[in-house]
Amino acid sequence: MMKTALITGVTGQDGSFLAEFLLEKGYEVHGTIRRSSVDYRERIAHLEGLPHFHLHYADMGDSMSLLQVVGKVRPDEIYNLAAQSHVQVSFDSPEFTADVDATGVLRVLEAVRLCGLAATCRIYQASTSELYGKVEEVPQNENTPFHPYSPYAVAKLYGYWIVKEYREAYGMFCCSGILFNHESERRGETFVTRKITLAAARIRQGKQEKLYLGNLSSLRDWGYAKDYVECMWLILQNDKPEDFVIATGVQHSVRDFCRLAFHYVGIELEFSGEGENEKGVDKATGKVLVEVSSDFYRPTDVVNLWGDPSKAREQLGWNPVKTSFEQLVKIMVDADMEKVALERASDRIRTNLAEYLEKGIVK
Ligand code: NAP
Ligand code: G4F
Repeated sequence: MMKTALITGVTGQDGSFLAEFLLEKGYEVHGTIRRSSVDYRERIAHLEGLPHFHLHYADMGDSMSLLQVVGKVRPDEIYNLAAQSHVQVSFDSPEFTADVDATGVLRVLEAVRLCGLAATCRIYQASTSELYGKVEEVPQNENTPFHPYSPYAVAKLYGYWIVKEYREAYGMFCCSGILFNHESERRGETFVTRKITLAAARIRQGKQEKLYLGNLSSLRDWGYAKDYVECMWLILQNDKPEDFVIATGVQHSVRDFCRLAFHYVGIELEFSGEGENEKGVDKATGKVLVEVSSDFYRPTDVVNLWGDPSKAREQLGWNPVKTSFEQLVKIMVDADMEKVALERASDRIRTNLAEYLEKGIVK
């Protein structure tokens, strides 16, 4: 029998990779999308129209829409990935973030219960290493105490606890994956890794002068999103509902990421100075390419995330280092070099066409 999965947030980075993964496994895949004035569904455009891929309108802030979609699809598995996922934005929109990332999780759990699926439907909750926040130990594992350090993290902590509560109160198979940062060529352009790879590509191809960043010393455990969606699935195939830390076990700074990304486009950066005065200089030309701007500082910043994926490796058989840090940066840089090259080509075509129209060469 073909299994049915429902993915909230299918248009996101993880949602798009997970949809591909589940379709390959032979699932009937349903995803939720939000109404928007522009149709921006770039990450799943290649899946639309496939016979086993279906889209439904639902919003995490709207119980009725969630009830309708859960009742209609009656999924065997739900992957609750939808969220306001940007930590810095959560300081500007804390109430919206709480509604979507905290109460939204409750809405999904209740929809499952109210549709009579509590005994049959397995639920994955997209939890986060941001729960460790102002970290109390390094590296972090499933037993490390939480100390959330942003409105986003506080909202996600509610999601984590309500999932545990429904597991214990109603015996539901619902689990949290405590995922450390995972990136890809599909990462949103305002997260630090993608901001860096895109800027490196643009600077290399003469489309941008400089890159402005915030805290260069922040440390992260960065993995490849495509590897991490496999783990979401493995968590739901486990015998018992349990929570798992998903990480690579390797840590780097924002500065390290920057240095490597620029290296892959052929620019060797040297950093000097401290705090807001730190600069990244092109060794070959002496030009300042990276500067620090306080605009990208957060009121409270999480600066030391480093995960211990032993439990996932031992109990789920998951390989945390399938894609190395170096491979991840290379994948992202190569994709952005190609994207920028295509943008330049299309700019050239537009300019030529405008000139030909003006001169009457084409009509
Ligand atoms: P993402 O690219 O920002 O995708 C978020 C998804 O949620 C998008 O599909 C978005 O839809 C949807 N969404 C946002 N608000 C919504 C609402 N009110 N109703 C319905 N859908 C809504 O995030 P991601 O990187 O794929 O992350 C997936 C999940 O994992 C998130 O819950 C995130 O918090 C969590 N997480 C991510 C990481 C990471 O490093 N990537 C680590 C730990 C946990 P639109 O396309 O319409 O905006
Ligand atoms: O790339 P970031 O914005 O990711 P952050 O805050 O770690 O959050 C991501 O990972 C979480 C898992 O730990 C997810 F739960 C969450 O949904 C999201 O996917 O920032 C990473 C670090 C921060 O310390 C930030 O202060 O990079 C620092 N940083 C330095 N300059 C910057 C910048 N971050 C951004 N976004 N932009 C900068 O210019």
